[in-house]
Amino acid sequence: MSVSTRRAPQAGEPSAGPIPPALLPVAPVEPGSDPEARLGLRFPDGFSWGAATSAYQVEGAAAVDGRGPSVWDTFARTTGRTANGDTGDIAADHYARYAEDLGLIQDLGLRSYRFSISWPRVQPDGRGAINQRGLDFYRRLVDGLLERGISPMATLFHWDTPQTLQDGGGWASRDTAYRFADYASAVFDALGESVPVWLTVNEPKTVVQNGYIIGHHAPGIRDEPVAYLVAHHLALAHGLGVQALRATGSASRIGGALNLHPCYAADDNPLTLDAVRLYDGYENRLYLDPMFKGHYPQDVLDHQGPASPLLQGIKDGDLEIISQPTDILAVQYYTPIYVTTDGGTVQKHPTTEAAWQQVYPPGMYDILTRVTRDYAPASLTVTENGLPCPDEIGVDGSVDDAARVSFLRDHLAEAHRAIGDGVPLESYHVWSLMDNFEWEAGYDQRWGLIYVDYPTQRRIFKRSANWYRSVISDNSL
Ligand code: IFM
Repeated sequence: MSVSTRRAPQAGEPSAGPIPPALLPVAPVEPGSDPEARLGLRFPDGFSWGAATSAYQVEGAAAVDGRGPSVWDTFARTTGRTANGDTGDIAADHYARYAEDLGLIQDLGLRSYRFSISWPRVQPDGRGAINQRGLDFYRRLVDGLLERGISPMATLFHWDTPQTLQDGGGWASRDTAYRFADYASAVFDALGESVPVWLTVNEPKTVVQNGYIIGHHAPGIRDEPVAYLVAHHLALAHGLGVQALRATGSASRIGGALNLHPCYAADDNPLTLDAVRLYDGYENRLYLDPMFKGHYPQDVLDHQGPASPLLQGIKDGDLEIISQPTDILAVQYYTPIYVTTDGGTVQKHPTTEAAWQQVYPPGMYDILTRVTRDYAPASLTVTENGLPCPDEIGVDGSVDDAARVSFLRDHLAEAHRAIGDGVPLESYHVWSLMDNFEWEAGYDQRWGLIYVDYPTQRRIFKRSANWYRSVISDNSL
């Protein structure tokens, strides 16, 4: 059976199963019910409420202050790759408007803001000279957060590989992991102590599946065997990044950021359990096991075969580097996966505008309790959770995204249940702070708490932002 039948549908990918009409009502908003009705769930004192963005999705300023090109600049500018030919050239213009955005973050009452650092802004060629003007932007952003009492959480790599490195082989080349370590060291030297939580590589699985198997993300490659070598090099980059932070003697914490999908059997056939197990191997254990257990899952290795690029690419000592202790695991939960006996998938819940996303809040509980039980991370944060909604400005100037309110409320209730059952969850971040460039879907999908009117770049708090502000202030749902 081919591995590709076991992939989860990812951002923008048509699902393998029957696709229900987009945007069925997001459970459980019953007609007449109030998505803001309080559930009386108090979070632990000190729980940190946040929201997240990433550099290419919000910053714009693609050619400003010495930034070099990334694979996403190249990909998005290639005809037919993104909806409407959209690019991140301007995005939400956050590079120029960061001061205004800091004010919005403060108004929202966030305790934590997760953003990513653009590698090609800091090191335009992906190796060698550091671009001080690029680093200065992040210094200003971090200082602005700290002045407002907001904790910065920075991701080092959120998919914007410098194009020059891609020209030399990208993540299929082992050298890219070492270039990442150099870049990480430069960032830690400049900002290390000011950022209490660092995340290494964002969603390596999405790079593997979307970037190197399906090819509808940058760099747009379709080479499944090589994709799993890419997975190894991204894991190696994670480990080298952890080493680089430790080498500075910094007291800051660090960990990886994984999008995890609970995998369930689609039917009662006992044979389906084997299919679920392997699917889970490719979706979750391929990324968790090397980080936490120092080995790759044997079923996945067997499935790849001894001559595979993955097996051939693992060198002595790699797994020790990858599995060195981390301080925190960042979990990103969006959707469950239902696996059939033949290793395919079906959908069982309403989907959102992102056809790959089924709305299933208990999956949040299941994935948080599962990683706690199987991997015992020192601490956990949810760094992404959210959905796209067809948000529009109403006649009164407001944006009523009731579906987002109920989605977030129900997922947070499941996170609260997980905390009650012993999960060491210290913070939660909505994806996303504001509408932004949603990769191959361009600006067609709006994921933000804050509406961005792209022609004017005006920001408007959606209903969900006002609701989230009150949840944060009460520390309860
Ligand atoms: O927008 C993305 C983000 O960059 C990574 N995680 C999933 C989000 C929604 O598709």
